[in-house]
Amino acid sequence: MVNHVVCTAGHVDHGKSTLIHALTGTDPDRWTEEKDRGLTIDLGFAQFELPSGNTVSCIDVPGHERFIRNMLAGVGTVDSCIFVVAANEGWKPQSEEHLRILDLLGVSSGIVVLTKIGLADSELCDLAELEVVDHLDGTFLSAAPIVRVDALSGLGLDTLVAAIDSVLANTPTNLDSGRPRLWVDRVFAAKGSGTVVTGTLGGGSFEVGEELLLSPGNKRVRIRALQSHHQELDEATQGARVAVNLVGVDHNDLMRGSVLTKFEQWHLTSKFDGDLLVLDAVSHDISRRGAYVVYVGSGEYPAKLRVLGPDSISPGAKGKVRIFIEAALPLMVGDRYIRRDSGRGETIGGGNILDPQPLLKASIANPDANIDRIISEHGWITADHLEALTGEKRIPNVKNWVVHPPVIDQLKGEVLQLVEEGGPLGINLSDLDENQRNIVDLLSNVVIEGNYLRKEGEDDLAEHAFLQELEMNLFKPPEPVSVPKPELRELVRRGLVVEEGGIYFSPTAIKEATTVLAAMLKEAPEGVTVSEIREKLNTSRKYVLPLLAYLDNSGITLRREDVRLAGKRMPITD
Ligand SMILES: Nc1nc2c(ncn2[C@@H]2O[C@H](COP(=O)(O)OP(=O)(O)O)[C@@H](O)[C@H]2O)c(=O)[nH]1
Ligand SMILES: [Mg+2]
Repeated sequence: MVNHVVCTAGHVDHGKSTLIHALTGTDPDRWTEEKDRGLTIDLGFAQFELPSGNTVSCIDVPGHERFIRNMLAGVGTVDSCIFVVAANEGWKPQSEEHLRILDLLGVSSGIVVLTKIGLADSELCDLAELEVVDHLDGTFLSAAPIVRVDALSGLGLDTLVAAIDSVLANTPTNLDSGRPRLWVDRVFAAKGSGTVVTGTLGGGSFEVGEELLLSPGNKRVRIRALQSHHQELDEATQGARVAVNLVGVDHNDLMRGSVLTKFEQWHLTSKFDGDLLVLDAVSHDISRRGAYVVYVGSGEYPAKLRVLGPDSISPGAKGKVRIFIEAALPLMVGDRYIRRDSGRGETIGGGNILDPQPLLKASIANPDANIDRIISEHGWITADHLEALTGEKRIPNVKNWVVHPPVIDQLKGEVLQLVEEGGPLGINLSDLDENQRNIVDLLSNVVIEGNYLRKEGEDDLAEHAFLQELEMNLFKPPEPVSVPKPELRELVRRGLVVEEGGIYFSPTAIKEATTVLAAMLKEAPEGVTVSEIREKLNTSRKYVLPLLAYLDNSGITLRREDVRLAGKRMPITD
């Protein structure tokens, strides 16, 4: 069974709250002041079950233009709407404004109710319906069923319930993307259990005991208890109307517009790029100036705006804007926002968030909702961060990064060039920058050996000219003047060259010297002197001293006062 969240919409006094009361048995006007004045000021909540077994959570909104901000707090997360027009009054200013707002918020389904038909004769009803059809033309409600109802007498209610059931059966709910977000629409202190918030849970589930991040403010809170439709739950799922009892926060630290999410799943931002559709009814072009408020989720935020591209956007036209708010919120591509002029009390327009983390300067930014554009502007972005910004899971192409392909190509080119320049040994990986290092695994025809990256099949270190020079002068070895330091180190590391005291020997020299010494010590087991060895090897002290030091260290010879004896590792000869 599916739960749908549905809001009411329509002009003040047209019968929205009465209709919700008739459908659900709950009076959505919660406050004494609302009851006394017969006027909805704030959001009301009620739910009922459809014949299909699916449930509907109703958010009843105020129609009066003074309370439009409360209406906006309730409609940010709905699937569908019940659009109410009184048959005896017809189309009115907030019929129009509510319709525009729902359209801008991307609500795509709904039921139109022509209500109070008990107060209008059938001719008046027909006229009102014609007028409604006219106004809905070209909007998301143009094909919606129109049901005639009198909520006080109950006339038409059964037909309405059937229409709601069938429309909602064809209305998709949001997907469970594993990234829950709860925009808070009510906060109160419940006696004995602390802070309780309510909202519509979007995008995933919450569990009792879970720790959550509260934004704005970056606070850590924990769920003590969860309710939906007055039932205690261990887990609340996507699309549910929930009441969340929180630990770790005073109710004064929360407000309508606060958001609960899991940690590290969202990008918190106070700046975003979006498109902006300016409503036809606006009387002036939208330029850079103005005291504006932006409505996103269930919140209202003072906002600064900068038009991207041309200087202003005309009524009826769509443009692109960068919006700055003071709070840092978990926003993503595709979130909708509404913009109002707080001075004039006028809805200006609204649109889609195209980029919750704009990187380019406003003078050159040209955002769209294309995810590849975001990847290309970042160059490198982790798959997790990309998901936080866009909701899209991409398979990373470099480790845990999603990298703009031309960036990879360029880095590959750079590294290959460095490998080329590095000669037979290639290049030391620690000489590469981090990005270059990250793409090494993507290179073909190269090999990594130890800390070195070189071209495959290019390693001729074993045939290095220096080795041949050493072979030819075993006991008077030449200095490695023309051998680059890293190559020399690698020759030593691989045992192709033996170093002692700054002198480089061929391994053959060590072997030869060992054989010669073994023979000498057989003749003179009491020991041989350095000068005897030097003469035998036909060399000088400069070479024989490091050579003997090496043999001593290797345990082949053993120094005792001024003679060498056989060491533990001296091979036995007969
Ligand atoms: N006769 C009749 N009166 C209605 C109907 N619906 C609402 N009313 C009356 O219209 C007034 C305003 O209704 P209300 O539900 O508060 O309007 P809202 O501002 O749209 O929520 C109340 O006095 C209701 O009793 C209806 O279907 N038939
Ligand atoms: Mg009302």
